[in-house]
Amino acid sequence: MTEIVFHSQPVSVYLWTASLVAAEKGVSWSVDPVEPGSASHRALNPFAKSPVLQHGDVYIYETLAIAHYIDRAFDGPALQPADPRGQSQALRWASLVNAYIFPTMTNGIAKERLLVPAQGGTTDEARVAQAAKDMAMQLGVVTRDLEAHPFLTGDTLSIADCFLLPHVHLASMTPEGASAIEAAPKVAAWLEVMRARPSFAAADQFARRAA
Ligand SMILES: N[C@@H](CCC(=O)N[C@@H](CS)C(=O)NCC(=O)O)C(=O)O
Repeated sequence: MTEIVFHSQPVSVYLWTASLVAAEKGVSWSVDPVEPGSASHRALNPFAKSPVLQHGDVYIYETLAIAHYIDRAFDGPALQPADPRGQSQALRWASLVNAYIFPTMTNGIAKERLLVPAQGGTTDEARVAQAAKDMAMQLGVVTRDLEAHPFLTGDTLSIADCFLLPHVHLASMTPEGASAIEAAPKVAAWLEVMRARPSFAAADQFARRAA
């Protein structure tokens, strides 16, 4: 029996982030597959989004809340800076990923280039072109923080890195994403470091399925 359960559709970038946080914290997890939008899913999360964390009788949805809970409820390395400014930076990155980076790198580039054709559809080239421009700007923002320290919020990994990784990794599997990352060496180096961590292999079920 694992310490926590993620009730989730198995292929989910947010499940991936939550799993990375659990792996980095040293918390064992399992995935209980849900049928998206089903009555049982809505009973766990009225918004019918994945994942939902269960820890005993504690249920939490929204990945930032899940990541914060895992970090605070279990022993293990701190995954958020303790000082107010540092913690605000971790929250800022989660917010940036949710609002801009997920729509750009995953939905605008990776889904359009990888998933849409795999499902027999036609890539929206105008959407990809716009997303590639947006991604270049976003990687500039990532670069500025990585110029100050090796991880997004400091010298050690935080939940911020777990939020960003799936999106940069998925985009890197496309021509547009790969060239944007090549043009941002600090991001390329960070991606290599993140992929080499044991948490990447432990939490990469999305990557394995997408490959
Ligand atoms: N704000 C939510 C977003 C989660 C989310 O969008 N999950 C996706 C899977 S990656 C999902 O459940 N999609 C199903 C849908 O939108 O119907 C969070 O932070 O957990």
